[in-house]
Amino acid sequence: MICKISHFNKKLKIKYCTAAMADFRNRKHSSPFLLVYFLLIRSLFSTAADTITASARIRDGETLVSSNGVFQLGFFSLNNSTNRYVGIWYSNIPVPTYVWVANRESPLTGKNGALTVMAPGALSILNGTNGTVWSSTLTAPSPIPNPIAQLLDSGNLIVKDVNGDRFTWQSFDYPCDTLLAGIRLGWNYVTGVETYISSWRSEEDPAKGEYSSHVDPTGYPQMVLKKGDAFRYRIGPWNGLRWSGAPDTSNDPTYSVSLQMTRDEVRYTEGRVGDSVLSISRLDPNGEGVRSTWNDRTNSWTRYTNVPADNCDSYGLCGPHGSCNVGTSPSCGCLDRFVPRDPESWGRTDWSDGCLRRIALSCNGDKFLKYSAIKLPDARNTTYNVERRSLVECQADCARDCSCVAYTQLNISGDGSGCLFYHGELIDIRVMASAGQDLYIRMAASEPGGVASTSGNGGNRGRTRTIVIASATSVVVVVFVCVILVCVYGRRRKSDPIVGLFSATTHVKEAELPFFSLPTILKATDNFSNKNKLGEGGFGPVYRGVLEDGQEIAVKRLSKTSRQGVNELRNEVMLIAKLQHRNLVRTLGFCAQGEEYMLIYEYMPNHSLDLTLFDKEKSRLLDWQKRFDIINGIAKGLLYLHQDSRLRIIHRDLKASNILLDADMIPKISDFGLARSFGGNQTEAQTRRVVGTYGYMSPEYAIDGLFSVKSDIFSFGVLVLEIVSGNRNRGFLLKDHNLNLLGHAWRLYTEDSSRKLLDPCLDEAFDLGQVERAIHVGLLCVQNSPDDRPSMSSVVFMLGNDVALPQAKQPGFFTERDISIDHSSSSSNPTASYNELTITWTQGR
Ligand SMILES: *[C@@H]1O[C@H](CO)[C@@H](O)[C@H](O)[C@H]1NC(C)=O
Ligand SMILES: *[C@@H]1O[C@H](CO)[C@@H](O)[C@H](O)[C@H]1NC(C)=O
Ligand SMILES: *[C@@H]1O[C@H](CO)[C@@H](O)[C@H](O)[C@H]1NC(C)=O
Ligand SMILES: *[C@@H]1O[C@H](CO)[C@@H](O)[C@H](O)[C@H]1NC(C)=O
Ligand SMILES: *[C@@H]1O[C@H](CO)[C@@H](O)[C@H](O)[C@H]1NC(C)=O
Ligand SMILES: *[C@@H]1O[C@H](CO)[C@@H](O)[C@H](O)[C@H]1NC(C)=O
Ligand SMILES: CC(=O)N[C@H]1CO[C@H](CO)[C@@H](O)[C@@H]1O
Repeated sequence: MICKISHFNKKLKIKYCTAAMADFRNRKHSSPFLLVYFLLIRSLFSTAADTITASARIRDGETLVSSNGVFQLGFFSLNNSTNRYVGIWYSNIPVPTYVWVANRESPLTGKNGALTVMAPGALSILNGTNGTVWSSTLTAPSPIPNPIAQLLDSGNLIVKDVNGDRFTWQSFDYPCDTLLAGIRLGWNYVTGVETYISSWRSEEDPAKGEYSSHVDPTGYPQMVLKKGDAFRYRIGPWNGLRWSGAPDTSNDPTYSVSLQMTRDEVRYTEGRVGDSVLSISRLDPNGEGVRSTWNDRTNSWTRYTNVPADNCDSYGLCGPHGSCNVGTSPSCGCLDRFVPRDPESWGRTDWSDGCLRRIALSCNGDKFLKYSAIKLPDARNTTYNVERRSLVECQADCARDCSCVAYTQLNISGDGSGCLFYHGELIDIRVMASAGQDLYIRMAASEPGGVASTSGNGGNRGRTRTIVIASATSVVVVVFVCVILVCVYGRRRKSDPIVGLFSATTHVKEAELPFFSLPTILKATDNFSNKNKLGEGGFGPVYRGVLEDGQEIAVKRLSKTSRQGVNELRNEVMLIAKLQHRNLVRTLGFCAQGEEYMLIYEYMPNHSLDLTLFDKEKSRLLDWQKRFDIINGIAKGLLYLHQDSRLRIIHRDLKASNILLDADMIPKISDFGLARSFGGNQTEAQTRRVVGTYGYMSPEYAIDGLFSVKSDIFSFGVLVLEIVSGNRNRGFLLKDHNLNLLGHAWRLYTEDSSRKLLDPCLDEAFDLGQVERAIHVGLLCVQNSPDDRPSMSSVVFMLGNDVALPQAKQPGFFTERDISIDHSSSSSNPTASYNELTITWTQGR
């Protein structure tokens, strides 16, 4: 065994044992003496080297470790292949995660390779006969005589002169599929070299695949994901804070993004605040951009965003001047004041031709119409002006130039400054649920003024929205608020949003979901006997049943109120059934007989969360660890609905009675995806109703009927505070104030005594840090403004990692409403959960 100790800079820097060390790892069980010897050597040289000198080489089996111990460089194989690669991975986690591969296109074929640094400063991988299979390019203008290679704490492998800091090369300039904090994507205009991310060909082959991710500086810089040379997904132009189409991460305490633009380069970087968390952004071989963080508790990577997330993320889906909205059907529409270029193909849901202005431009007295809450269109055909200019000045500049078809604020940070001017066609616009921007589009002088619809799909004008609260059991029907809004929509929709979206894009085979015959169900539920009734959910009664083979099931009889056709309904049910996640109730099958529809679910022995949580006796069984696990489980289920399922389901009625518990107390969300097709009584063909539950509804939803993922997040926040405190939000009363649970939690939080919110029935066995974190996250979710609320991915991240959290702002709906409500539901009544007040939002046309 040879151990080398090299000196340089008069400091003992390199301590590593060649060859033998690795062999020992493989053979260490062969002799106890060798094992002891190995451990002795390892303790002597406990600091693994992070550097290779010119005289040394790293052989297959040896590794370098960065001085913070986070990254490791060495040789590896993927699966059973004999191909060997040199790469960098995380050294302290059990899941192999390769963040960089040197010879991705030219693997070694055996285990006799070596990595060396040679003058004048190149890093090379040699094979068994000293042939060079890969070599770094020389980027330094002049050679350096004594190069060394060093693996830095950031995961960057650099080649530099032994006596200086001058780099000749760094791996961060040649990233593979992973964007680590500190990698600078973009262009060096001086050398013409681009730094970009490219996917692996497959999980077993790190060679360059067909997907890549770039900062495209054409026009104004935007981030794009390409398949080959074609745009697949465009995150949008930089707006001073972020890419225009990216979620607002300014309130994500752990994540920062920045763009530097100079005459010589344009560079985008992502940063992590705090070292405690491992985090990567990766472009996977299927072309999905995935951001994940390492979770020590589960010993796995938690995905918490992925793009493209839905249909509307497909580049240019709706053609020029089209606008995509996942919430409408069909998802493509023309921008307000635009009409399909070819109505016939548009009718066939072929949107590629896009739309035209209703009234052509004349460049004479044209005006501008504001379109809000959108992702800015493709910025390749733009010009810009970075001076401090107001919107009014931008408009004047755009009006003077007949080729300018639209303008917007270039930089929306601070008071805003600069202008971005669009030329040519406006393409790849989508409606954003939050963090959208405004675009001012040029209109002919004769076009009537007003405000542009943001729905993107047009509609009639003069729509009235009425909100009605109806109690499912009591006769009390309170007219809650009547809000009369003048909304401008374009043409009428043909069918319900989600159905159209799916039927346009998905062909569902019937055989995929088991069909149960009505006699089977009748037998299982004893003719829907009352003793088998579990309760009355939002969409109809639920019965327990036992199949002939003894399997227990739950049967939901959907109210016969949907206005959709049978086939559409069936399609939709099957799509919902395809959503599968550990924290969603699994659909076992369905049953259709005439107009009657039934969904068959797995049976949950521990029933709904409210029955345990709000019961004085049973709630003792929910210790803190169980509660925290339930919160985390719900968060993951909801994250899946919001982003991972690719259908972007907004639940709209998240509440304790919709969380079911299995035998191991694992929470499962139920009733997801039903709101759109079974949203209550639909007798009038043209009435759209949205269902929610008082106490869980966000202000913008209850008052304006505006729903988005952020309204679900509000409900989730309420649920978190309920789980921590063991109290319902609705009907929560304390003698000394008239705050509801949210208000009470907020008050305790501002007094720095959040822990008093914790359910007093819990014993001392809890982790106070976790309790406070859960309350803090809950309060962030119920903030009054939807934009302030974190996304579900941030929530999962903040719950799972010990990171600093932003200050919570005042919650919405934090006092008990001064309207009379039926408080008859009590926690000891087992059917209480089904008697909750339900608010129905009616949209007349
Ligand atoms: C290796 O093979 C297994 C089993 O076929 C597969 O699940 C895994 O994704 C493959 N790839 C890697 C990189 O382990
Ligand atoms: C790898 O090889 C082992 C043994 O030869 C075999 O059992 C296993 O299925 C192989 N895995 C893959 C992913 O090929
Ligand atoms: C490769 O080069 C190393 C170092 O120069 C030398 O010791 C070794 O013998 C060479 N191997 C072959 C096969 O030439
Ligand atoms: C080593 O690489 C050289 C040059 O790439 C090649 O000619 C030679 O065949 C390789 N030797 C082995 C053993 O693969
Ligand atoms: C950009 O817009 C101009 C002005 O309308 C048009 O002539 C040109 O073809 C467009 N260029 C591209 C690349 O779309
Ligand atoms: C639906 O509402 C109408 C009036 O709005 C009512 O007459 C009808 O009975 C309701 N149907 C159901 C199934 O609740
Ligand atoms: C808290 C609670 O009710 N737990 C029950 C969940 O279901 C299992 C299996 O039916 C029971 O053993 C638990 O007591």
